[in-house]
Amino acid sequence: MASTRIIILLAIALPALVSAKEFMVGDQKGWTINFDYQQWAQDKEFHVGDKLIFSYPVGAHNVFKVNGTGFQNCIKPALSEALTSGNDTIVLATPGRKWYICGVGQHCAAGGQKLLIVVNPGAMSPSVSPSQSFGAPTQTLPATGSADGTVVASFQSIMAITLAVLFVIAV
Ligand SMILES: [Cu+2]
Repeated sequence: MASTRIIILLAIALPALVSAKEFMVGDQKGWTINFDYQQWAQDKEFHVGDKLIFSYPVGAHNVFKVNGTGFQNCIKPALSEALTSGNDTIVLATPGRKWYICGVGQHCAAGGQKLLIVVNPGAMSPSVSPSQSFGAPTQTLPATGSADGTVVASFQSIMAITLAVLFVIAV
């Protein structure tokens, strides 16, 4: 009986749980030099809530979030802003263009270790500011007001928690 209920719950909650995607930057190559990250990003759609994972041997590279100028000219910010864990996860919190570079040596300038992505508003993102003129393809959002978005979001959290609890009970 319990297992039937879990399956039903899974069917309801799963689409919500898998809606946020994780992108391994560079796929099997990871975060490295001499890889075409623009090509890698080309056929992917990034949405608010998705995650980027930068994977590399610790010390070999790092990750800086920069602006367009920093990206263009490979200007690295203060070292304190670097992500250095070798398995850096970045949650894409806001829509728009995002730029990332490696700050080690000439990796960005000579090795092309830089990534530019355009993050689209999430399906549940409450509202999109009209000042977004990034030249990104405009998206038609489902007609959900911010209130609806919040309700859906909390519903999803509740489902996720319920699922977790049920699994614990079932095991
Ligand atoms: Cu590097």
